[in-house]
Amino acid sequence: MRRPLEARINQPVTIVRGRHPVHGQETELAEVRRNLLRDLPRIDSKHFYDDAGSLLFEEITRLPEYYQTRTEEAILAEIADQVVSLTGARELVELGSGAGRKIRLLLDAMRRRGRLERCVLLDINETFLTTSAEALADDYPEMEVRGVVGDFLRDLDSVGMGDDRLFIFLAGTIGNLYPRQLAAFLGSLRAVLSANDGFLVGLDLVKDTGRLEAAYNDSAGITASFNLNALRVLNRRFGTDFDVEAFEHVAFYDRDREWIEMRVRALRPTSASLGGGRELRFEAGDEIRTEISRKFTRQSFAAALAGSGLELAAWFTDPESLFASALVRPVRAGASR
Ligand code: SAH
Ligand code: AVI
Repeated sequence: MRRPLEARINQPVTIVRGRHPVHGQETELAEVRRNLLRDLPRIDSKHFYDDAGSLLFEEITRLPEYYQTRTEEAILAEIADQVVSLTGARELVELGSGAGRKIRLLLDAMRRRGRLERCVLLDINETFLTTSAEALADDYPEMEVRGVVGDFLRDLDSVGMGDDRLFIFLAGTIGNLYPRQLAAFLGSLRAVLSANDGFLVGLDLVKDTGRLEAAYNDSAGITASFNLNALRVLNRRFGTDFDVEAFEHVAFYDRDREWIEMRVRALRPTSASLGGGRELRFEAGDEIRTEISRKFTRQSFAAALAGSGLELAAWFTDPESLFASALVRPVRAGASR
């Protein structure tokens, strides 16, 4: 139920932009070209999320094969009060907030403790960001709501400083970062966290290959549409001319690297102009990597944190150990590593 407008007058939603323009600038075009010219061409997974892609992701979250969303929701429902009391959070900051539904489980817990002051959402998709920020402002009129349209790899400084904050990064999105991006992300996160801030991160866990591959090869073909949408996004944003119909969806689990890899594979010879006179040619079977989705164990996640100035404070999982919520905190000054 939407609350009357008066309830919101004291707490307007503020939407700001990160310092780095999110789309269509020369530097981003250069990055897109560079990635497409690698030996194994690559598209960064941030390019999935135009409005159509974000809606497709929402459909994915409801698929029977995609256990991640409902499992994380169940964990959060179970642990929200405990996490809020462990961190004493007054402010929630969600990175990659999307439709902004799971955050409510934590906001409700903060409200129950009478400590709900502020919420900041950061996402690259402006439409989803604005809509979810407004819906939260309607439903939690006692808190201030800010939205940052930005890239969580570049714009964490736009969230600003504070304390008693709980940062959340849900869905397993941290697994979409390449190892170097992950290390850089953890470094920039540490730089904006105060000593008494916490970070709750959702991690999809290593499990049998069949279950993992089914989650990325759903029988309704929604993941395939989501994957191929990246080509449409590049065509629209960067003036490439991929023939989307000439590609098919591929997703497989790489057991050595412990990640799902999504690719698009040419069904027949095809080419795409990259602008500046450059042309990419594909033979049938040639592929572009569009996403990695890393699966963690408690050990591999703790290893990823090593040297970042952050440490694992608590680990919560579901009865089948499909997914985990890890509570991370800055290493205390003077504490031994
Ligand atoms: N938190 C939601 C959505 C997860 S989907 C959930 O738990 O269901 C991943 C979200 O991250 C999308 O909303 C997408 O727009 C956003 N995203 C992807 N790459 C991003 C980037 N580099 N910077 C900021 N947001 C990004
Ligand atoms: C957002 N992210 C955690 C999803 C994942 O599972 O890696 C994106 C996705 N890709 C295919 N299906 C869903």
